[in-house]
Amino acid sequence: MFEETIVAIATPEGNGGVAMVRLSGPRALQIGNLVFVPGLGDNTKSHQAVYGILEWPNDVDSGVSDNNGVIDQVIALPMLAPNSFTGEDTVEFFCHGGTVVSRLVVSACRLAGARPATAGEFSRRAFLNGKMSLDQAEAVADLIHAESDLAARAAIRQLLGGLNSQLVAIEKPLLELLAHLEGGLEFLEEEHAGVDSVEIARVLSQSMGGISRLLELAPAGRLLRDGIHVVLKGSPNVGKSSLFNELVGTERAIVDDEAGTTRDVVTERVVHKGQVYVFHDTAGLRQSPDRIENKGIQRTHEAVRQADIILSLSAYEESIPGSQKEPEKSSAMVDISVLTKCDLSPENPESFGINSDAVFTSSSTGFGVDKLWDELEKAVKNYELDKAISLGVVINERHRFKLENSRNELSLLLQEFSDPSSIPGDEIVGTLLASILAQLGEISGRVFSEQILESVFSRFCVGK
Ligand SMILES: Nc1nc2c(ncn2[C@@H]2O[C@H](COP(=O)(O)OP(=O)(O)OP(=O)(O)O)[C@@H](O)[C@H]2O)c(=O)[nH]1
Ligand SMILES: [Mg+2]
Repeated sequence: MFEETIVAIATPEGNGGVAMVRLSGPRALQIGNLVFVPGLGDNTKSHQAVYGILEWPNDVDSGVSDNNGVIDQVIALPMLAPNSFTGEDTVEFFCHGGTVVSRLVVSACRLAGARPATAGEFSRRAFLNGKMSLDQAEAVADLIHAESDLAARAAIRQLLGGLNSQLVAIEKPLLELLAHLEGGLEFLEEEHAGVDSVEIARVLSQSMGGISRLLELAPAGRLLRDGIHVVLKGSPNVGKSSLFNELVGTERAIVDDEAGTTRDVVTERVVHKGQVYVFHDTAGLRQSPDRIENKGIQRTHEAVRQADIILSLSAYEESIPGSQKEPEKSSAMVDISVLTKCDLSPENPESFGINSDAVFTSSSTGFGVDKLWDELEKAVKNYELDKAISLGVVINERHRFKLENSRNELSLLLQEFSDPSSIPGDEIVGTLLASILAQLGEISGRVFSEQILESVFSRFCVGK
């Protein structure tokens, strides 16, 4: 399908035992034979590794005269179309790692006729050659970028077809309905071509239910990909930075007894029991004449608006936890009251919290930090991560946008069926259905444009 043969390093840059250079396209074997001695064999066997020497192709003035043009000792692994990642003839060279050798291998392949691959080009070819759907290609990127065990588990399941099978289940009855309507239009003049309106409404609402169930998993998808954002807020000096440091396990934020120490939002990512938490320490909330401090406080409000979980801190001396809570516009599902500096209390720690929902903590002694983690874990449970992981459904922004559009269009169409006098004719239903299916089809790539491919694959790295 593609004329050009592409090459790129598929492993990360830097020192390592082994690096892999991938060559893919119609001339992969030919180019492989030009740079690899003793060659890949006359009847190259697919998936059979060959040991040999990688060298500059003949008759090329490479500027390298030592070792007779030898670059490295390598293992070459030819994979013949269609049984490769891209679906094309592919040769993978496993050479020594480091920053130099793998680049020389790429240069040799280029001199022999390959061109450098662009970002995501191998995956793009895999998609266009029917090796995987668009959501599966996105799962490859998610898997590579996974920061936690849970994110990796979800991504591999999506790669194995999790989301795709859900999409097929939603689309199939709609596609069948469309085929009936279109077929009927050609042969029948009567209304609804033998598919009665009750049946049409049933199919539409069934698909809408399926889409809604996927959309319910969108917050879980965001959490798996990006982590859960936890914002610590409260008055100056209540101990936000101290508790933040306890939670992230390093002295990341400056702590001082002067009120107004933290000015900017300080962010740190932590993996705890397989889940990524993104903690944000913020400037203390107060009326301040200081221009720069006020800029910091604006940032606190911004962070609070975007939080998944808010930790509302007040210090033990300030008595009732939460009494300082200001009404904030936030999308946070959970707001946990935290009482800090409890080591200053004359009370026995055992009696803390008996009549309160707040979590009692001390950053000086570490008291209550485990309990706070328990509360955070409980909050994460609201997001149905287990369900998203077991189904292999990691909804990203692109999917969410398409799912919401198609649900809205389906809902409008369904409304027309609620009143027998307003039921539209087959032709209109067919046109609207086709538009809904086009939206849905863009998620799996059943329907795609150059623009969609560009937006998906440009986010990939070179070599993937
Ligand atoms: N005794 C005691 N002191 C604490 C505790 N947590 C913080 N402090 C002290 O309280 C003071 C303020 O702590 P920070 O963590 O900087 O407070 P903050 O809320 O980040 O303050 P700003 O950044 O100014 O808003 C420092 O002197 C800390 O050592 C605690 O649990 N117990
Ligand atoms: Mg601070």
